[in-house]
Amino acid sequence: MTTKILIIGACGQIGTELTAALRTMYGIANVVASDIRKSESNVFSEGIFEVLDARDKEAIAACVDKHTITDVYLMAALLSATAEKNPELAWDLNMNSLLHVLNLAKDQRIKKVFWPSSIAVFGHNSPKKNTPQHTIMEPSTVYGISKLSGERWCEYYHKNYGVDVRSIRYPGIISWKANPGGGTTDYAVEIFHEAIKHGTYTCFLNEDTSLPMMFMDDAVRATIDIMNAEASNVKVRSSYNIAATSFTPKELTIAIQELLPDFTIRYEPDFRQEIADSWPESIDDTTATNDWNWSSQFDMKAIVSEMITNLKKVLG
Ligand code: AKB
Repeated sequence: MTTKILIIGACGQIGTELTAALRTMYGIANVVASDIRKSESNVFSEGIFEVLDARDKEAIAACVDKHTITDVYLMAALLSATAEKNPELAWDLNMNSLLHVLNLAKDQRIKKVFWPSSIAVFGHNSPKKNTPQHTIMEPSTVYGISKLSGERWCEYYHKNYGVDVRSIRYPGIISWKANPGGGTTDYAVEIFHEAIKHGTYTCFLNEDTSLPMMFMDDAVRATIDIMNAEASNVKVRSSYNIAATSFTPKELTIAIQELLPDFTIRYEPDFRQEIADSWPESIDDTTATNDWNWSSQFDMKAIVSEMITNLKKVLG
């Protein structure tokens, strides 16, 4: 049977690049992109696009039937900072969209589900450094609460209904093609845009806040790899820790200054500081490595070089 993919939330930061990668892999006609509205990105200038609200159960089911979808990648979510401003909407979107898709899989209308979790599932009482796969999880943000609940639902649907759902806990994702929106790790993308456009950046986290980060290419590869892994190798059906690098705004600034020596930074921490302070500094991803061979390819230096080289071309 041909794999036919529906990406819900395709116009977001990860969805945009995931759509392009999946279309290269499975063929443009076999990957349906959908979002609440179509973005300007030329990824969506060809191929099928459906306007779809991830909270609309009937609309998702109709789209799945219309395109004989087998696999759903549910990328729609309100991220940590935006979710704090609108907790009820965040819970509605992040939770109900997942239950709609899990129920389609339970009813055998689709075969496989990818759903992203986040390092936000951890909280103040989790170990900060090399945070293990299994540990204390007491998230203090609405986003983290929705992601942890989602993880429990994924495991429950797998165990009780045999649903083939696969998930990874993304760290902050750094990319130059599509912008993030509403996250606490967004500074690590904004900093490059501002460095190139204005030579200076005001950071909303303090200089010593270490957070786990990953280049988009690694994140997309991890997503596709876990979906293509043998089902028996995907032993964790809540969500897998994955990691690439960790750095502070100060360390990132020094790395940027090696390529853009005149770049300057100021620090004006806001409400996102408290969110960042509740998250791990670094992540232990050995379970993902052991189970489905995960390993990252981009460290901080490689990320900085990719971001500056590519954004200089795009931003002029
Ligand atoms: C956020 O900052 O909210 C996200 C995440 C770490 O899940 N990038």
